[in-house]
Amino acid sequence: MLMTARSKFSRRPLRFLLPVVVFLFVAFSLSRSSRQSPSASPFYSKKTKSFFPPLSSPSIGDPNPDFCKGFPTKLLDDIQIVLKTGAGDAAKSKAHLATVTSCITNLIVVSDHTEKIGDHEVIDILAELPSSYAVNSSDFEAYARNKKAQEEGSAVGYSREGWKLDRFKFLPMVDKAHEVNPRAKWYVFLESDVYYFWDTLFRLLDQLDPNDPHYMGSPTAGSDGRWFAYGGAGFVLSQGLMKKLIPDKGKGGSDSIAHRPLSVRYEDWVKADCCGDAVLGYAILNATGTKMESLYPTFSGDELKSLKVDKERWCVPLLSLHRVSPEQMESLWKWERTRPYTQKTFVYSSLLAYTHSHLRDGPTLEFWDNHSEAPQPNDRPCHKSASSCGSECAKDANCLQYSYSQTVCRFAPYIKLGNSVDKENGGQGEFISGWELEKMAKLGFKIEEDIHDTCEEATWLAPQIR
Ligand SMILES: *[C@@H]1O[C@H](CO)[C@@H](O)[C@H](O)[C@H]1NC(C)=O
Ligand SMILES: *[C@@H]1O[C@H](CO)[C@@H](O)[C@H](O)[C@H]1NC(C)=O
Ligand SMILES: CC(=O)N[C@H]1CO[C@H](CO)[C@@H](O)[C@@H]1O
Repeated sequence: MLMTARSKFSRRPLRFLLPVVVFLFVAFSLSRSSRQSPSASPFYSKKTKSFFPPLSSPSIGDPNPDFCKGFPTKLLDDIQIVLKTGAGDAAKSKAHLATVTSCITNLIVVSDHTEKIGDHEVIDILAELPSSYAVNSSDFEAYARNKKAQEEGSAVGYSREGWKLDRFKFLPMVDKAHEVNPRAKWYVFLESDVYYFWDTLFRLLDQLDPNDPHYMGSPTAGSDGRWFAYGGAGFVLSQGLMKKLIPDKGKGGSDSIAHRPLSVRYEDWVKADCCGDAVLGYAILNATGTKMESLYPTFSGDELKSLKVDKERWCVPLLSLHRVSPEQMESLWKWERTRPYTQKTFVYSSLLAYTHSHLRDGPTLEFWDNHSEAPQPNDRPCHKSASSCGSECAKDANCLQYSYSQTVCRFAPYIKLGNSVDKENGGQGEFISGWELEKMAKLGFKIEEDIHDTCEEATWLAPQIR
């Protein structure tokens, strides 16, 4: 029997193979279509209401304008915001509390020491940890050292050690947010160098059901194929997730493991890992089975100078920025609040009016690195001079900006801000970046009296489960 089957197969392989191929093809297409529905594209459009538009009549010249005017304080009953900082970040915290978080009346501020900044009682979140954290942990020793220094009145400027301590804050911070406000529908976490566009956050949350378990942010690959939300982009947990992560006492008795603080349940993981945002992601997966929802680039984690704007991102809502210096925090906040009034969603291209306002004065900047990455082939004439680099970029349909330095011409199919280069190191005279105003205008960036928002309708990202 076996022999005949085998020989039949070897004589007429197609008869056997064809049905298998057809079956596989059908199965493959079915699985593809079911995986892609309901939305084949990661983007969708949705009319959302504005919760915190720019000031409708900014009083120009008023030395103390109320930038919080119109802030939807009522929403804060349901949305608990938590700012994490450290003693080494005093200037950043001060700037943050004076700008982005200045309208948050019930803000929780956690750090590695207690302090009073304005009306805020900064919580020493490391004081909540069991004493076992201090055992055999050279990283944690910095905490005791700093405490001693602070008691003796010395200034604490210990950013490297502060960074090592940072990972210990995440779990007790989540425990604390839940303890302070167990009924919040959303828990929103950010850091002292993270800028948040509140209007975008409120529009996003308004579309979601807080009873579902949500763990949202910008994805970073962790160990063993797991993903976590990058702390530098800020992240959001829903009430539905919190209920699974920190179950009510009463059900199952308060002695069960699930009722111990996260910082106790996952102490060994925190000690062994480099990063607190990673361990929080692993703890959420372990305790609730919930994977993170990626909303990159809405949660961006990028810096102002390297934020990429292109055709695909033109209308994508922008929620967060990372590594914003205290000076940028202040200037961006003022700009955001006093830009021309609009009820439109803040999207990637909206930021160009802030980052690229210099284009009013002309399409190029000298001694400027524009972060164009693609050097052109050596034989192209564009390497002759900055102006030939610019005119070749204009002819190339995909080139939105170019840079020319030391006889190398680079093109980029996106718009970035970049940064200045110092004249000494700029080398051999020229270091020029230029932008393609005509093509930018076609995308919607028009320089008139004001640089207006021209994205008609935001394209929201459907979250991708990682
Ligand atoms: C601390 O480390 C030492 C040396 O590695 C070890 O002998 C000791 O058991 C450790 N103590 C605890 C409580 O882990
Ligand atoms: C959670 O982690 C613990 C400790 O590593 C492990 O024993 C347990 O199986 C994990 N649970 C789940 C559901 O992954
Ligand atoms: C002139 C200029 O700014 N050129 C720079 C553009 O960006 C790339 C990538 O960062 C640099 O290598 C160029 O020097």
